Amino acid sequence: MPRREIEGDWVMGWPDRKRFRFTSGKDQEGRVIHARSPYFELEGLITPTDAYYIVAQLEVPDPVHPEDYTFEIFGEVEIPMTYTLDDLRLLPGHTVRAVTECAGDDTEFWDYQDSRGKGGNMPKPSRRMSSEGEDVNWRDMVAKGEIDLDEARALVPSTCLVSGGEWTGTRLSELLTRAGVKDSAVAIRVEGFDRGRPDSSLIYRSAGRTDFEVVDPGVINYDKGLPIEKAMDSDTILAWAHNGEYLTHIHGAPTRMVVPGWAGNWWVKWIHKIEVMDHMPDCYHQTQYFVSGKSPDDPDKEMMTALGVKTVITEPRDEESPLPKGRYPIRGLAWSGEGKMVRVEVSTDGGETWNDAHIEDHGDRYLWRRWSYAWEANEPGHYVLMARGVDEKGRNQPVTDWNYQRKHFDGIVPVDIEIE
Ligand SMILES: Nc1nc2c(c(=O)[nH]1)N[C@H]1C(S)=C(S)[C@@H](COP(=O)(O)O)O[C@H]1N2
Ligand SMILES: [Mo]
Repeated sequence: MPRREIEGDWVMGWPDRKRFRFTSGKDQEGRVIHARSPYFELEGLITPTDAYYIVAQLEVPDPVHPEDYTFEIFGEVEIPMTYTLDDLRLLPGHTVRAVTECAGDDTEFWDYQDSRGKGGNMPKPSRRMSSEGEDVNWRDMVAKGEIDLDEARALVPSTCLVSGGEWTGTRLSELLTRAGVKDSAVAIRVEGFDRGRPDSSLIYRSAGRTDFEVVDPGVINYDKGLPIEKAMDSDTILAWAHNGEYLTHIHGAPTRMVVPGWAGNWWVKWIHKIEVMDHMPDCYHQTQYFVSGKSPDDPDKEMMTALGVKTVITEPRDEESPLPKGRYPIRGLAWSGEGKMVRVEVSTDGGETWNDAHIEDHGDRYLWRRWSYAWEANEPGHYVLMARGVDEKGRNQPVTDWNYQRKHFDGIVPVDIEIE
């Protein structure tokens, strides 16, 4: 058996293992505006900051000097307040470790699953980094007519938009209580200082169709109307640190919201305003985008909030097939939008029989858990590996219904391995 190519990088002057590959989209000035996380190539639970996925819906704003930064809390409160970063750091801190997952992560798998269900043969979308050619700005290329939406999807898939992080900041409940939040409060409208005109190609791309109208709100600030109950949750924070360092600009510095369990689009970056409201605001990224529904004209569309229940097999991967007979770890990650994962099961026969995997324990409800299973692959043949999970609320994967924007995919994705 040839030796696996695991060496190749230099670390601190020493020859070392190959490090992860990070693929990013850049703007005209060469600044990163989009990135997929190589979480398949990583170990542990915290994704290094320079391997964290990146998504921005509008234009990425210019950085604000931390000493010039203020944000305000106003609206349905007794005392409107303005804070600097130093003011914030004087308040009691709170650290949460949590998974950030873009609502559109793995969106391609909705169609794949559908195709398989109907006996079709759509090729399996890839959850790994492509070897080259991903350093592009697909939105720009679509806008210029250089590629169409299908080509954009092939060039930069919507997979690997998930990471695990450690976030430090102040509880939003602390800030709201200090401002004297009134009983009339229903939601907080959290606004970023990034501005832009929403790009309809994002909605068309995720829906996989262009035969409907998308509202054009003109130039807006990114904002979300977070229900007051979630805002008061003791793990919802306004963070200024990430993975042991000050928050970086592309991840929302000076402060961003961390909403454990809820999809990435709730984690508003570059916050400059928090307006306490007595009704739910009409935010574009909550009434036009990131809504559930059977079709664009479904009258029962609702904003999407908590993530479903998800397991991903990170090892082995389809690309490693065929493998010689032997013992292999089947490993992966599991997370839920409503708290701790309590069980993961693995099947090596396409879902006929299931076995409990070992799940690593830790105290962080909203952080993914690693799980593993020792596979005795003694007989040649074709094996279909699957994993499924259950969370502390008893929710069984998958929980998310098909929706026309194909968000929050949490289905069971098989891995095909040939044993020789
Ligand atoms: N102000 C602002 N916050 C934002 C966005 C944005 O466009 N503007 N994008 C959201 C989306 S869709 C996601 S998935 C996460 C991504 O966070 P990250 O880039 O730090 O991983 O940020 C969210 N917060
Ligand atoms: Mo997202």
